[in-house]
Amino acid sequence: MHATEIVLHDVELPLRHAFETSSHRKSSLRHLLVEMIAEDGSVGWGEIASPAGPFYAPETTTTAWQTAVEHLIPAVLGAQWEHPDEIAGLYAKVRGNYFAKAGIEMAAWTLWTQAQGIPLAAALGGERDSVIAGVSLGIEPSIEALLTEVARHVDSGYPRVKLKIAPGWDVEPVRAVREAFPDLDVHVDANGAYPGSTEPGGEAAFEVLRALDPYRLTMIEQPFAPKNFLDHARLTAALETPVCLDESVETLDDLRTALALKAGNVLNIKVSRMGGLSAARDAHRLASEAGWPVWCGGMHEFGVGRLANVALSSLPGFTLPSDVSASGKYYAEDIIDPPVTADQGVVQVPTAPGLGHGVRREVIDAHATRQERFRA
Ligand code: OSB
Ligand code: MG
Repeated sequence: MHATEIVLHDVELPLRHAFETSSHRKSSLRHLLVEMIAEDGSVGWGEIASPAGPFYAPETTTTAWQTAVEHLIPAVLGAQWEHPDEIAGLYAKVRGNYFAKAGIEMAAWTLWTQAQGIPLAAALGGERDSVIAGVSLGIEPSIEALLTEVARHVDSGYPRVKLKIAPGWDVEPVRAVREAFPDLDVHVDANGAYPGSTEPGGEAAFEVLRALDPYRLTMIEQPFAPKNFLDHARLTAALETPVCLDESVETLDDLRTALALKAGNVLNIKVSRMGGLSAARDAHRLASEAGWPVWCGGMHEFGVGRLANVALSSLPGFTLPSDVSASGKYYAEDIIDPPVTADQGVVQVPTAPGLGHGVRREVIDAHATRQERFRA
């Protein structure tokens, strides 16, 4: 098949609850939706879930738009392909820019699975009919506010809570949450905020991370900068608590490096960070073969990217809860119909072909700040 037209939609949705990480605070999010139209008029949707600023990864919403328009869309429009695994090869010369690539490739996957009449999950090798969701909670203004947020999500049945940490907001909130919820599955995510051993404060940071070890955390995610594999290896060797990589692993080669160096023992796989579903599926295979449990991370996706995450999470190696909480945790109104829902933290994997839920064009149009159509 081939794409005859691609429409890019720049869409901003208000967040229900402002989200703060070690780098920034947000009360609404802008993602790019990719509408890929095939020769027979059928439509596949993808989502470029890049954060607005270059703090999680080097990309921004603006650079993702530009890369898509100048490099990825021209490579894909009109090109013949039989399977979505071939899409990445069409723009193999473009380095990095994984979020932009992921959104384009996702649109091809949804187009292709619809045409085949199979659910996206099955096409990826998914085996579960439901997946377990955990929630990711941002840095809150106070410990009390954090405990309120944790309680709210535990009460809605989510079995795992991830807390964002940063230097100065680490041992205290973890101790408070552990005291209030002695048996809860809790993990922390630093988004690379701790200095490594070559930086000022690196040794003190190492001791702070070591001080988290007694709290029975399920994992400490990405304490150090993305390319600092060696300090991740040092911490992995020093702690009982598993160390999980997120930002460090953008490619299968990064993963091979991490495995060889034992720079962790758990992998967060994000479709966006790895440039698409094919790479995410392959990373899952490689990590599982090496004995690393994996889970699917999120980027506060709108419904399209969220459904792709749900499909990916149904693969057998995704043995830990994924960041695929219900649409309603993030957005009052999602762009899919029905929205993703969770019942006691359990999300059903769609059984209809493609993404498995409808896309609400009127909601996209109502929230779009820019829409542009490209033809072969
Ligand atoms: O590191 O997982 C992360 C959001 C923005 C940037 C980085 C991260 C996150 C999340 C979101 O934790 C999790 C979700 O989508 O539920
Ligand atoms: Mg993370």
